[in-house]
Amino acid sequence: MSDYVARVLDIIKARNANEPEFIQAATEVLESIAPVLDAHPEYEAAGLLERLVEPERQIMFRVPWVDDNGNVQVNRGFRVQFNSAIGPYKGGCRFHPSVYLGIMKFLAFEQIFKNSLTSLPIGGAKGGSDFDPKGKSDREVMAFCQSFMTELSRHIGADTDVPAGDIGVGAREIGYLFGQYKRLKNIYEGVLTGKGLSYGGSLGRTQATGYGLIYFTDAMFKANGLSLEGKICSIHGNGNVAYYAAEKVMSYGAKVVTMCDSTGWVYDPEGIDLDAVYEIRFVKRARMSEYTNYRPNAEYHEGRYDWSVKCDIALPCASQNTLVLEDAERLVKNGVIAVCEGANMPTTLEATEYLIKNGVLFAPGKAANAGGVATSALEMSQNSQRLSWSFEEVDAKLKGIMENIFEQVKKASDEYEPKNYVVGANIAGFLKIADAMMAQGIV
Ligand code: NDP
Ligand code: 2IT
Repeated sequence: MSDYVARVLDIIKARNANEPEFIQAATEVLESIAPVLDAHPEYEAAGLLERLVEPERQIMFRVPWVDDNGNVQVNRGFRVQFNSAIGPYKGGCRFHPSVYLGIMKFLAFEQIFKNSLTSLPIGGAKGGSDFDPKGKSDREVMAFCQSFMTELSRHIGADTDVPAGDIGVGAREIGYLFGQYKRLKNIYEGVLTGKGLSYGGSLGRTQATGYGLIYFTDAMFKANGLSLEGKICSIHGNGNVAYYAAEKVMSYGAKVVTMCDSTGWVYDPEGIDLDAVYEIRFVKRARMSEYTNYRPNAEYHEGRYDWSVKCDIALPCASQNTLVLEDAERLVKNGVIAVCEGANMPTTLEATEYLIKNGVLFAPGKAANAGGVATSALEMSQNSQRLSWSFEEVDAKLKGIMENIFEQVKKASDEYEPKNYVVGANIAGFLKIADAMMAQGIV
């Protein structure tokens, strides 16, 4: 590791001591890009890393709302506008009780490099709240979203910062957020992505992260002389990313045998029934424990999925740090070929290292799950043009973008040591940011 990287990592650890997820994300990126920094002493002279790891702006605010019992509730809202070197801030909003500043910062930091890899003009940001939509009525969710947007609207705009969905923020939430923004600002603009099709959304955005993950995985398999056909997949999660990854990988002739939510997991040796998952997750907003009502021969297990079912491809599509070293050991023991991250940072640093050391093809989230934000950028383009493109057009662009991301990642991984796709993604994403930051002076 270069002295410069070590020094900046020390600063990060001292300044953000209570934010382990941010330290984890920053450590992975900084260690990967060390060879580039050694080759470019001008970056150190310009304080590039010190600036890169400090958000341009972080906003924290009170979100008061009234629940169905007439009680006042207060949540905390966030928007971290991390880096605008290559475009307006762009990144999702997460509503989950675990949200705090450290999670927002790790996600916004990852987003900088992911957005750079898409080759589209979007900076890095993330937002959200510790609000838990689970078990809330539609009216409560609307009241929360309206209050959240009342403050957030001061800080965003179609050319400033364009939020979208993430965990706990889907079509319903985006609709309420958009309605309140329009009401407050009296502007009909593409200030959010993931919108409904009747009010400026893009065809293909709902499917994009999951589909993109499989386009990336397919490109990686082909480059390694492999095919998705007939492979067995384990998917962690059953939400937006997990569901559409399952649908797409099945269309390539693979079989998905496990899916889960945060309370339990199902093993369906005959292949997961996606209609059942759709109804449980998106229609009833119920738990995966109901799956056996649809498929009596499947197994339901309460608790955390421990990656114990034998599979060729593991797709962690739920949340951060859900694939730890012991899970990686189980996967390797069972002969896993590839781990492709649909979620952001689902694999711990130790587990990632173990998988790569054991020859597993490892597709890092900031490259493999970039299809969602890339299609969000396509939604922004359509909104600016006041046009909407067909599903086929958007999907073809998404596929092209994912293949291009794989090519960039592969090229950088061939060029730099150690040769793996984590290093490739971090370096390829970093180079464009570094170039733009250098050109724009000390800002
Ligand atoms: P959803 O809210 O649609 O689904 C989240 C899924 O993850 C649910 O199955 C949820 O279960 C599960 N989950 C959440 N936390 C945990 C946990 N700690 N342990 C186990 N399961 C958990 O979110 P998305 O599908 O949109 O997002 C999933 C991941 O993909 C996140 O990491 C997100 O940052 C990332 N991502 C999302 C993109 C998008 O376009 N939506 C784009 C790129 C990345 P439960 O309902 O029980 O909580
Ligand atoms: O993590 C992510 O890339 C997202 N949640 C999607 C962001 C976006 O702006 O579509």
